[in-house]
Amino acid sequence: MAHPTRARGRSLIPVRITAVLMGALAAPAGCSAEQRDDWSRLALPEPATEEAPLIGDLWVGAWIAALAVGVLVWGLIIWAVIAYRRRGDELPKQTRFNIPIEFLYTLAPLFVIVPLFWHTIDNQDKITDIRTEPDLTVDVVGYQWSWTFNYVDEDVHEIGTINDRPTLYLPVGQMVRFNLGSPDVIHSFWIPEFYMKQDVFPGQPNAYQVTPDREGTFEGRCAEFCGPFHQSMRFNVEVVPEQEFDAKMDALREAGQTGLVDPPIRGAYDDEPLDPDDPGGDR
Ligand SMILES: [Cu+2]
Repeated sequence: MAHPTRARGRSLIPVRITAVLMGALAAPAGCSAEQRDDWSRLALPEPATEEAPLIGDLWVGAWIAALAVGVLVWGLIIWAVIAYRRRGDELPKQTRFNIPIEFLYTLAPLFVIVPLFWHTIDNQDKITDIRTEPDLTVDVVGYQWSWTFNYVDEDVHEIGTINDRPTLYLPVGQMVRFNLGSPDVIHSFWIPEFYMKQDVFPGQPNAYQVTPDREGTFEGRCAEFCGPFHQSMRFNVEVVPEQEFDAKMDALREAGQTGLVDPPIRGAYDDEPLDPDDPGGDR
């Protein structure tokens, strides 16, 4: 015990670290019910499709697994710091390798990666399964800098421009198939409350199906950085009762927006916003 004071001071450090970690974990306890729901979903928005739990559970499960690994690693670090702290000036035994420990280092990551990989593939197969006949089909065209929605069964469409944000109407409780295509660069079709997000490729059709199960107004967006006005590629999503959906389709028909369209291929700078200082596409 050459330096008893220093040794006692050092042993307090792990206690302080533990206290800080416990404080961070305890903080959410003082929140409203809504905030607690956000915490239970680990920052995901309230889901709006039947299929969303496939992605939500994977998200939360992966974080729980990460936390379990973290607690184990932090515990081992703290234990090693305390158990093998410096006790004198004598040099500890010098070890060059330890076969069992090195074997463990190689095996342990497999126990983490294999379940994560398996659950990801399993859920991905279910999420991208489009063998079920959908109730309606929407051909989605993403282009610089907006979206066009073709309601295939209704034979009507809505074209969005950078200055005129389009609205996607969907009937609640009906399975919709999105066929995704792009005439220019890669975009990504994303409605955060649906959780699912899929890239929109030129020359390579993509598709997925979801069943919106909650009425509401959501905001969709492009989730692939596709050029200088990428952030303008936002669109409205209205999940409505079937009668309201039918009325909207009739309104598009009456407005002359019949047939299915492929928007023209646009150059990156051809269709600039009316106000270049506010390329938000909110007008
Ligand atoms: Cu885009």
